[in-house]
Parts: sequence; C-alpha cells; structure tokens
Amino acid sequence: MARDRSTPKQARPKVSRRGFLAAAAVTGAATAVASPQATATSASSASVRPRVPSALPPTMRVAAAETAAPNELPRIGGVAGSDFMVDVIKTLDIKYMPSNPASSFRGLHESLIDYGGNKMPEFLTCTHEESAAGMAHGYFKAAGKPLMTLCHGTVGLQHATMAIYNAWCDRVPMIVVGGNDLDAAHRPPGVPTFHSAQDINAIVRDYTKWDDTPVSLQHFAQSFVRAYKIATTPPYGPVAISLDAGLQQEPVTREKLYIPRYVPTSPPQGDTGAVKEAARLLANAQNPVIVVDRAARTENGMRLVVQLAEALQAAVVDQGGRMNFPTTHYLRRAPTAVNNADVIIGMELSDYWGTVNSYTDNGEHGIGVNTSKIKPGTKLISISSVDLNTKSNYQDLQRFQTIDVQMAADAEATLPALIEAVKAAISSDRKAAIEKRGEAARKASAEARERARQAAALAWDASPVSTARLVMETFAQIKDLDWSLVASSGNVSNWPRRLWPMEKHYHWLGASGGYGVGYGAPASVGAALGNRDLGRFSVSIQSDGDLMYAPGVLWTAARHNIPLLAVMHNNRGYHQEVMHVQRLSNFRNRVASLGKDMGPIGTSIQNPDIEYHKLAESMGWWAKGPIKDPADLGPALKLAVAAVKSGQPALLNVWTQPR
Ligand SMILES: Cc1ncc(C[n+]2csc(CCOP(=O)(O)OP(=O)(O)O)c2C)c(N)n1
Ligand SMILES: [Mg+2]
Repeated sequence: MARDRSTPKQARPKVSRRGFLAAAAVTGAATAVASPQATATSASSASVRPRVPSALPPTMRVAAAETAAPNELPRIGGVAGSDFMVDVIKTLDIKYMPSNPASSFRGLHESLIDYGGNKMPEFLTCTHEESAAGMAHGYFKAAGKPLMTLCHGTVGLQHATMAIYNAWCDRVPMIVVGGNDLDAAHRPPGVPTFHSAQDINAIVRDYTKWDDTPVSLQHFAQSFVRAYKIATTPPYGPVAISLDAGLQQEPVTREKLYIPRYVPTSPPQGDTGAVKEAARLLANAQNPVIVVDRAARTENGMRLVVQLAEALQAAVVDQGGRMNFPTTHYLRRAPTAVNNADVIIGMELSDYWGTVNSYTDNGEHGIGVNTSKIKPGTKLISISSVDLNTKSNYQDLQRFQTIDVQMAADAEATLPALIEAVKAAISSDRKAAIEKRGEAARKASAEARERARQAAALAWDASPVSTARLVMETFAQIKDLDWSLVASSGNVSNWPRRLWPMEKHYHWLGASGGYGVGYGAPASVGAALGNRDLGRFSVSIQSDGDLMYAPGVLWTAARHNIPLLAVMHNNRGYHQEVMHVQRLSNFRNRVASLGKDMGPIGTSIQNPDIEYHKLAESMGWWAKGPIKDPADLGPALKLAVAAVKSGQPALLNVWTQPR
C-alpha cells in the first residue's frame, strides 16, 4: 500500500520478490531445482494468474517455501533497498548485532554481511532472541553504547520480549528491528503470514520508548536515526522498528535518498529554581542522606555523586542499579540511614516509595504490612528522568510517593549545578557541624566493614560452599586484574557489594531492572564482549536457575571468543521460591511437601543434578565441577582465570549454600 506510493515505479524490478514468492507458493518451491530463467517465467506468469488461497494449517508446499532450500532467484536489477539500510545503520556507532537468523529480515541480513562486510555492526549468532536482547542489555552497561538486534516477525519478537522488558525497567537503550511482512495482499501465505502482524510493534509497545513502521526507505532512514536518538536520550530505553519485507528486497534508485545526520540530544537538566531549593534544604539539614540507584550513567557520574556527598559530608545509600559510589568510601551507608534523615535526596530511584517505607510481605493475615521508615516531616527531594516516561500499562513506576522538591531531569546532568548550589548555600557557621558529620561517618564505616567481614567468616568451611566464601575466593583470584563484575544472578547475600572494594564505574554493572530471571547469563556475555574490547577482565556470579532459561548463549560466547569467568552459585534450586512456599506453608500451619527434593515441590533443580560444567564444555567453554569442597575452589579458580586470560570463556560449577 503505502510502499507503492513511496517507491518510484521505474525502480521496480520486472519480477518482483512478491511475484516470485507468490509463484513459488503456487507452483511449489520444493519442486525440482529450476533454472533461474524457468523460475522467472513461472513468476511472471503468476502475476496474471489468480492467486490460490491456502488453507490452514499450511500445506507441506507452503511450509517448504520457508523451510526448504529456496530456488535460485532471478538477479536483481539495481541496488537492494536493504543496502541503503546498511548505509543508514553504518552512520551510527553500532558495533555488534546479536541476532537469531530469519527469513523476515533476510534482505537486510544479506546486505549487512555481503555489502556491509559484516562490520559495524558485526552479526553475532545467537540461539534465542531473548539471549540476543539480553546481550545488548549487558553490552550497553559495560561499553556505554547501544546495540541493535534483529527479531523474526511475531515469533522472534515474542521470544525477545522479556529481555526487552528488563532493559526497559533498567533504562537501557537498544534498537530492536523486527522483520514483518505487512502487505496482506502480496505476502506469501502460510509460514510467513503466521510470522506477520498488522501492528507488530504492539507486542513491545508498552515497554519501549518509541516505535515506528517505516513504509519507504527514506522513512526507514529517518526512523532509524530517530530511534537511535530517542533510545540514547535520558531516560534511556529500548526502541523498536518494524522492517517491512518488501522494503528490504526491492531495488531502489538512490539519487533522492538521504541519511539524516545524527546529533546527540543533551540530557534534561533540573530547573534552576528547584536546584536552588534542593541545595538550600540539603545545606541546612542536620542529617541529609543521598540515595542513588541509577544516578551515575558514566564514569563522571560517579565522581559527581562523590563530590556532592563530600560537600555535605552526607551519608550515601547506593541501591546498586549502577556503580554510583565507591564501596570503600567512608560516607557509604546501609539503607537504614534514611531512618534518621531530615532531608533525603533520591536520584534516579526505581522505587522511591520503597526507599522511605518498609513493606513486610509476611505480615498479619499473610498479607503485606506497610510502615514508614522515616521521621514525620522529613523533606524529600527527587531527581529522576523517568518522570518523563508516560507509559501506563506496566507498573515499573512503583507506588506513588509524595515528594517535596521534584525534578523531571537527568541526575547526572543536574549534579554539577546542584553541587555548585550546595557549596554556595553552606553558610560559614554550618561548616564545623558538617565536618563533624564526616568524622562520625568514618567511624561508623569502619565498624560496618568489620561487621561484614565477621559475618562472611561464618561457616567458612561449610560444604556445599558458603556464598561468602564463593565470592571472596573469587575476588582473591581476580583482585590484581582490571576486573568487572558484570552480573550476579540468584542471591549471594550481596557479598560482592558488601566486601569487594568497588571503585571504578565498571566494577559493578547493576542488576536486571525488571527482575526477569534469565538476565544473568546473556547480560554477562554481552557485558563481557564490551569489556573484552576495552581490555577488562569480566567475571559473573551465575546462578543455576538463571542459566537454564536460555543456556544457548554459552555457545555464542565461545563462538565469538568472548572471555568471561562464570562462577556458579549452584544452590540446586529456585531458592527464592523455596522460601516463598516454605513461609506460606508455615503461615497456613502446614508442612511444605518436598516430594523427594530439598525444597517444596516445584522449586528444586535436582534429581537429576544438572552438570553445568558439561553443558558449558559441550558448547566450547573451559569448565570444571561440581566443586563441593571449599578447599578445591581456590585452585580451580586459578585455572579458570588462566583460561579466561587466554581469551576463552570459563565456567566453574560450584555447589553452594542456598544464600
Ligand atoms: C522470568 C521469571 N520467571 C520466574 C521468576 C520468579 N523467580 C524469582 S527468583 C526465582 C529463582 C531463580 O533461581 P536462581 O537463579 O537459581 O536463584 P536463587 O534464588 O536460587 O539464588 C524465580 C524462579 C522471575 N522473577 N522471572
Ligand atoms: Mg538457584
């Protein structure tokens, strides 16, 4: 339809791709190998022959049109539309394209590898669309640059959805390009039609920042540059473009097509009046507390948070969505620091309500109980770019919290002005009191560290291995490297952030965002790819449940030489769910039924035990396990680190305590 208007008539080939495919469906693509001439003849005769409707489910012939080896096509006369798409894509800084291959984007696929030389972006073969999107998610957090991924029509995009949702909740950009064949009158019946939708972006619209359906190549150029720009303007987020089959494959005349130049948009900064008011409150507070979640988008962001904290000698609670604040800094404090605050500034918090209120899940009558954590009259300040998001279906905005001074702005971009305003607002008679706060903080910080160290020593020699030992033995082997903890799936009682000295912005990359389990494995591989190119050593804590959602990403890591040390927290179960069912059974005065496993029925991953080391080995990893005796852990880690340093991924299957 619209395509016919936008593509110049003279540019159309004598034998269109549609004519050919329609003919293939009618005459049978699976018939004996036909010469190109013969194919061309039958194709052009199909354009006058009435179309024969197919019945559902697809006949073998129809299915073969997609699944069997295609007959040779007549040669194209002109430039492929998808070559122009490659030119557009190459103007943006997109290094990789993790994707699972599919016919709905075969035109672009072919152009990228043959015309584009498989560079910028390079196709990384993925075994699941969710793995591809998860890799893009992790890559961005390590490299600071978005990737694109191609998804096959309805089915591919549906596979990618959960990883896109995690990226949405984690405010991470990625460009999702979905193949689709919109023109119902011309698209091949059968399989390709199952894979097409009237409005395919609807599948992901609720958790993408923006989407578009280009109907001409010029439209594609605008959409793609706009998609990149929207995705990388705070609040960052995934965007989607549907890629019409016809646009990719039909030849075009290039003269009139242009590629819009990409210019980055400055992030939104807090209103000057609000910045001044926030500074006044903070400077005059007796006990100001800074809470950060995704405040630091870059290395500089972390520096700015430190400057603000030091100017105020204020406690900092780092919720860990990003590496916001050094774990070794004396102003770092536990979440309970908000309890005595008179002023709290929350920056890019995913849950402000949950920061200042507590919710006890197993309260009276088995339902939640809410209590305020803060003193009455505590002033609340917020800087959050997510205030600019207006999607309503998914509940990632969390409960509503009334805030006294709120800025719909990017925290990192607002911090320089805020720091200046705070310094200006501190009167000379406040300076001594502020200094004193710093001294008390140093003492409290040293005490908290000592308490954490003592807690980590508990059950040090236990078998299976304690989570503290798992984490600290790992650190002992990587501490002299330029390391990056790319993900920690499952729950190891937060030991890395409690005990590892994290001081660089890539020492910790944050969690999944949407708590969709299955993020850890692909995001680690994606982040390790980013770190590989930057010369950093990647390590992940990999839980068992998380890995089994889509373990095929292990193969992608080996295939594309992505070094990563995956240390497994294999507690042989979905322990989070063990605790939920257990607790509810207790509440209902029942004994949880275990079947023959360790946890309540449905929550164990044992009998048989999964041999993750063999799984990884079968896909090209260096791997060892199962390690049950903690004394074996250090030596095994040493070997694994050496393997990773030689350029390959390595996995240690370690049996661990539940938490
Ligand atoms: C996609 C998805 N499915 C199910 C859940 C529910 N869930 C939350 S935690 C969890 C257990 C994950 O197991 P594992 O990764 O081994 O971590 P563990 O709790 O054992 O440390 C599950 C199934 C979820 N959050 N996301
Ligand atoms: Mg587990």
